[in-house]
Amino acid sequence: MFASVRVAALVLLILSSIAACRSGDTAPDATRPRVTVGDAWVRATPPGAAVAGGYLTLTNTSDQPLRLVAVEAPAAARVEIHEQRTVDGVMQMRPLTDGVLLDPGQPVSLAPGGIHLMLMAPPVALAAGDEVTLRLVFEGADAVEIKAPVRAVAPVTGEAAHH
Ligand SMILES: [Cu+2]
Repeated sequence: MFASVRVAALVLLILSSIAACRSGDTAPDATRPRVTVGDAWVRATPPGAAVAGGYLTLTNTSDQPLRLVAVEAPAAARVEIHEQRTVDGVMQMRPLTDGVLLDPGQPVSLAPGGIHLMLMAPPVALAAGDEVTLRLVFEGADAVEIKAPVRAVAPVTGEAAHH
């Protein structure tokens, strides 16, 4: 009798977990995207500009830490992940060779004045209204391809001086 009660309880547990997988937002699901990307944009460049800044917000929707490790864009010779900081009053820009750590549930903004994408040597000037395809490569999640609009936004003071 105890055995059959246990079996019944187990069946109930399985059934309810199946239901949770189908309807729940928090249930693990291998097919669900593990990273959401928002607010993506790329700064418009004058003709011949050596670089263009790219910005977006990444949210790790999985329950494991992930890492943005690389970005690819047909609109640039290559893309680097940079961090801009002010050290002793001097603005500095350095590549983040380890990428960007994304803790579960914590949105990380790549924004002017902080961590950003640097589209190096765009072969064609990026004009406001264009769209740039960015392929985001993660450690721990599948790559995500997005289209980022190009916007004409004045740089943060000093930002352009370092390129
Ligand atoms: Cu930069």
